[in-house]
Amino acid sequence: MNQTLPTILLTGFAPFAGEDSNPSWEAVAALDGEQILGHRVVARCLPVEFGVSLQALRDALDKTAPALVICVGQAGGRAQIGLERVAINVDDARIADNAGAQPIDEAVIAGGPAAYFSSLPIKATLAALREAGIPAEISQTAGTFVCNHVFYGLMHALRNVHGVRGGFIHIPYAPAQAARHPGAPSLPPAVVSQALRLAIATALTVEHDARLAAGTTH
Ligand code: PCA
Repeated sequence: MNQTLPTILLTGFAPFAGEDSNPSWEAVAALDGEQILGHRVVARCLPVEFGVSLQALRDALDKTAPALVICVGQAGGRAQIGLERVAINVDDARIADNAGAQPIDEAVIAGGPAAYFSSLPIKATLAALREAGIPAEISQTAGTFVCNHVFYGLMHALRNVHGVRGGFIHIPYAPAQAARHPGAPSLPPAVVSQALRLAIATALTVEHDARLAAGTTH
């Protein structure tokens, strides 16, 4: 029965930058196999490596033919769930990735457009998360590291795929990580998982995004 349900592809990332876990994968893995509004969630963990991460995402897209794709990554230091608005065609790494690569001012996709917008209803999702008591914001940049790389590659892969929405959500540290970065804000993985359920439900049910000021500080 499960096999016949349309798929939602959720991705998280492996740990990076000296961390021993990545809350994006914890939150996403907790939803693997869950059914939401007649869809089945498939969770995949992507490596924090330029190039290889995008290949892994493309393989997952090919294998699962999802009806909706949400990629999730850790943004240590941020205090809220960040609904990313835009992916840019730039790799510009402040630190080396997990394979030691540190591209500077390179294109994600040579000859690709400067940017792609998320096709998730980010404003309606913002409203749904706040309504549920989960701190969230619209983020105007996913950075220029592996998360933006994957986000851009996702939107490029979906550019001609009709009816399949995709986007990226950044999340704060988990509490255990924040304990090692004194003063850094955090959200428990269970709260993040609930935020992802709401983001999925909103993307599946809200056709036209809400009109509401971003009200963001980022
Ligand atoms: N966060 C990084 C890459 C992997 C992750 O979880 C980023 O924001 O680019």
